Amino acid sequence: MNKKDKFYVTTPLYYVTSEPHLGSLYSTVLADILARWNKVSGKQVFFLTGSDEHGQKIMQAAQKVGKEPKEFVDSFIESYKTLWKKYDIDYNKFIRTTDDYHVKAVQSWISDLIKKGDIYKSFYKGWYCTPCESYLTDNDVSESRKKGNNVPLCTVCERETAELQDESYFFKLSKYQDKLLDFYKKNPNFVVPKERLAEVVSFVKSGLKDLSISRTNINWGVPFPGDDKHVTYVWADALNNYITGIGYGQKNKQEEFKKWWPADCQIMGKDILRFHAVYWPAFLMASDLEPPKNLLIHGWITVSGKKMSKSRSNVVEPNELLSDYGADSIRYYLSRYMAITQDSDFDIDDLEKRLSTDLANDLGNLLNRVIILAEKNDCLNVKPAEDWSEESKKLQENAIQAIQLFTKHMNEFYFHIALSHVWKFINQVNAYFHDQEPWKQAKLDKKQFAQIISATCHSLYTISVLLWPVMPKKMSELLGALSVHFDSNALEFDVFLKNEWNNTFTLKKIEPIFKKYVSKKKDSSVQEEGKEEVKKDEYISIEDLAKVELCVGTITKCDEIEGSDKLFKLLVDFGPKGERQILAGVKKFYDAQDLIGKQGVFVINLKPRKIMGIESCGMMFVAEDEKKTMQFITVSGPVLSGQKLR
Ligand code: ME8
Repeated sequence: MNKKDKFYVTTPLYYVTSEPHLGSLYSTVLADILARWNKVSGKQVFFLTGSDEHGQKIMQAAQKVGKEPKEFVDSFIESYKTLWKKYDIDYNKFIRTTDDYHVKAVQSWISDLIKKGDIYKSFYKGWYCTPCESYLTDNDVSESRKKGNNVPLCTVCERETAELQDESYFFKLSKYQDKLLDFYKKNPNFVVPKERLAEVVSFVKSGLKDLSISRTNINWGVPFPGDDKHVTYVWADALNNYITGIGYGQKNKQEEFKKWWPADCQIMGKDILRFHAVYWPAFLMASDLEPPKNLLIHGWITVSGKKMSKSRSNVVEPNELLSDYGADSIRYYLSRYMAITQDSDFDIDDLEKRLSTDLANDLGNLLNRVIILAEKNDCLNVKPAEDWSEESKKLQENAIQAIQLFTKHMNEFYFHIALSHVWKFINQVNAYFHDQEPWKQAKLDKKQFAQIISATCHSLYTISVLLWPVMPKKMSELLGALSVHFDSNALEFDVFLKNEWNNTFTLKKIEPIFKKYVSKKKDSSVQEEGKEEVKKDEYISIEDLAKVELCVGTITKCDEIEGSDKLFKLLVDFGPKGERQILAGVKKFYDAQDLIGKQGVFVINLKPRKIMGIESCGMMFVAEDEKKTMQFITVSGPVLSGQKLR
């Protein structure tokens, strides 16, 4: 890896109308994880975040509490910065759109485009959504009218819009329609997940109108250069932060700007896709600058199925979560279980279960067991083995595979899949440790015992380096227990990739690094197993069948469920589709060990449901034999995990 490679990552600039909530934390945590991961993998990194402080929405919020807008926004900045610090968000710069250098750079950007003829003065008449600071297109309005609304509703937040008539400056967006379409065609991975690009393409194809970029009815914004009556439209001001934050428009910072632009990944929620995938590249094209390389567009964090937002008053307070769970656990839960590809419900019961299972049981216990056993058998100084056993060599191969898959998925921004591969490896290490029975070897063969401890320590080292971007404090503690001093900037990533297992470790006893949670809530609304539905004697069409997504999955973990004599909790690997937790009522017929590593047939698009308060995201197929024993349905030879049934 070339140390000169750079990585520039950004978050949206949040409207500072109130304290930060879990939604803003989510985007910011993802950006921090990416920044740290790219440092670990040998790149120079710049991470920009900040606050969006102009516009009508802020002005109205300030008026409501009787404050001047600047005084109002100032009052929130510290709470953002403090929260980011508490969550170990290691940004390089916090930009505020009221910063002087930004205001001047936006003004000179406008002046340049006026000279070029890409900005002109005219008159705007149309509908405007203040909460989103967004103009409605003719299409948006006609869609809304179809639903019988007199006053059209905003397509994003579904609130009433207001009619606007104003003299305005316009950006010649229409001029960039073909250029944008050409750009999307040549860069099909511009938007991640790439499925979200389709809606952008169809919006642009439906015809772009020029964009109003100034307002006369408000005075809280960047003064429009050369026309005192106007202030700059908040998005034309705010989007430019991504370039002004790294030196654009500042004479002494041109080298810096050239070094970092274009951005490698700009992270945001799907609400602001259009602004970033249409207006933003067009603005850049007008200034002869390259568009960003990737936009990472994630789904919503929801609460009981509803988007979490300040206006719905259903926000989860990140400060409260800190005291109960700690920053690293929340960082882990957000990046692993709030998959970027979909909306995800934030549920405390689920959070506690995942933290107990994944962190305390799978990872924390492994570390504790190794240390206790090594201490008991006077083996705290761990050396590489002279001769690795076949099983250890296999584990070493598994580690290499985990590193490669983690790297691939992190570089594609699929955090949840990357993490599922680390957990697959953690389960392999646990299975290795269990099968090798080091507690017996300690009495029979000291050399063999030392070899098992060394293989496990090397594996823990791999795991903690991979997880460091997600849980920097906890993984530093874990590395500390191995006596490894970790510096993300100094790691030789090429060496790490080879995973040669030639390290020495000194094990140190530490307090358990992860906590277990006992569920406070018992879900009484669900029964353990539903009765079989009576099948209707009807044919179904091939389209009906196609609705059911049937896949082959590999069972990587099988746990008992306290209080259930029927159910197993399976962790099933579906390859590129990630891992899922699926409950299966086969406990009476199989030992947990019999299922691990086996392949089965699963429905994966079944609506997730809770059984005994535990979520099941799919269903395993089984059939009863003549002895009334359940046989699970498998495949006659190995198949790649995640293969669809046809
Ligand atoms: O839109 N789930 O600011 P904003 C996931 N100032 N992410 C969420 C979320 C949720 N429930 N709620 C918010 C703005 N977010 C503009 C941006 S950029 C030049 C200007 C995150 O404070 C998500 O990233 O409304 C979303 O896009 C962003 O916060 C919106 O933040």
